[in-house]
Amino acid sequence: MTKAVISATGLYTPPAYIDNEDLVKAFNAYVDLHNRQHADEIARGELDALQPSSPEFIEKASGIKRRHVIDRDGILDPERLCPHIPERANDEPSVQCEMSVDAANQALEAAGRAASDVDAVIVACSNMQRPYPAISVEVQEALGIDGFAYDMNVACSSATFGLQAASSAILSGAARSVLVVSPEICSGHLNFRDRDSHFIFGDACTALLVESEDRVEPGQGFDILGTRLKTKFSNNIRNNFGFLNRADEGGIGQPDKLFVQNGRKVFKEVSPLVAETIHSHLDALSLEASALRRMWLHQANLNMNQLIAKRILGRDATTEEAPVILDEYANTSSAGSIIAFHLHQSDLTSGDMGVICSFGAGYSIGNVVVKKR
Ligand code: CO8
Repeated sequence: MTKAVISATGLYTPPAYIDNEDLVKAFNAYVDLHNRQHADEIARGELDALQPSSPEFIEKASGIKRRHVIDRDGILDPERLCPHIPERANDEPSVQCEMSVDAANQALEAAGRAASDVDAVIVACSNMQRPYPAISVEVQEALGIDGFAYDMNVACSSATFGLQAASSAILSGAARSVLVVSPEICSGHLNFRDRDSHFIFGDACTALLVESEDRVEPGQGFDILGTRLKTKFSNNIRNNFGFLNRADEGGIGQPDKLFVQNGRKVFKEVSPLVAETIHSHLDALSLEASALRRMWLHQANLNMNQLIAKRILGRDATTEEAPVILDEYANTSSAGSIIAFHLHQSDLTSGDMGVICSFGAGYSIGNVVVKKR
């Protein structure tokens, strides 16, 4: 039976970025404005005054220093605190399609492939800018791929679940070459008025080219040794935005229609679940954790990643073993572990093994164990 191989990767990074200082300045200006406008209610004890944010807290609690975003100005306008991304006409490419095509072309070029070599496109990410036609079919059309395409969403685990789907398509013979693209515009659904989470997310798009081993040169890419998916229901990361909102009078515009989470509980509950899932997956593959040269972990929180890496290895991991891209990109949802993989793999040599692991809303965990060819 053939193997599935990750033959190349691509990364689109929006040129604009916001550092913690600028983000906090805009947020605190909003807080001042809000507290001044509601001074009487606050004085009468009818409303709590909003508390300011701080760059020191953000870096210490999360490891994040800045985040790349599609639109900086809208987010930094204290009276708006929301990106400005105008809707495109139907005959223009969507924003997610544009990001996807950029990242996908990088992956195709890195692998030395043309679009005509690809059979399928999976767009796997947390939020699609429309329900249909699928963004993936738009990407397929823009690249000129003859085959099939579909969108899928498993929040932060979308890309690893997408890798599993691509790998299965190749092992079953349904496709010989699949693009898995994750155009994450997290800033579109982040509540920049919420002090607890306004700093968490950034925007980026990753692409992975997954091919049947007979198509890939020896020494190129990574064999997929195995995939392991795990889900367990939790309300601790939630977004109630959906197509029924307009049927409810209170609907659109409510804070729970954006990203909400109980970050402390997520940290506490997800960390052990991830370590257990990786350990049991390695057991099933008859591998020891010490065989892993690298762990490309989901990038949500630095302290969380260090704890998970320690639980896996039984000791602190070095940044070479568990690279961090959070400082530059923040949490880019499903793109995070793939950005780490894209940026931190060129030093590996034939036979080196590693795990790409995502975790997030659902809860959902996706593991992909790979070996450098
Ligand atoms: N500035 C200053 N102080 C603050 C701030 C701030 N910005 N925010 C909170 N504080 C205060 C709090 O009020 C609290 O004060 P007190 O002690 O008086 O109550 C104190 O600081 C400590 O607050 P926390 O307990 O909340 O701080 P933590 O150390 O727990 O850090 C984190 C908060 C960073 C959120 C942390 O808990 C964390 O990262 N947890 C993991 C979260 C996680 O992994 N989430 C995954 C979600 S991603 C996902 O699944 C994808 C969803 C789809 C993406 C959609 C895109 C929008």
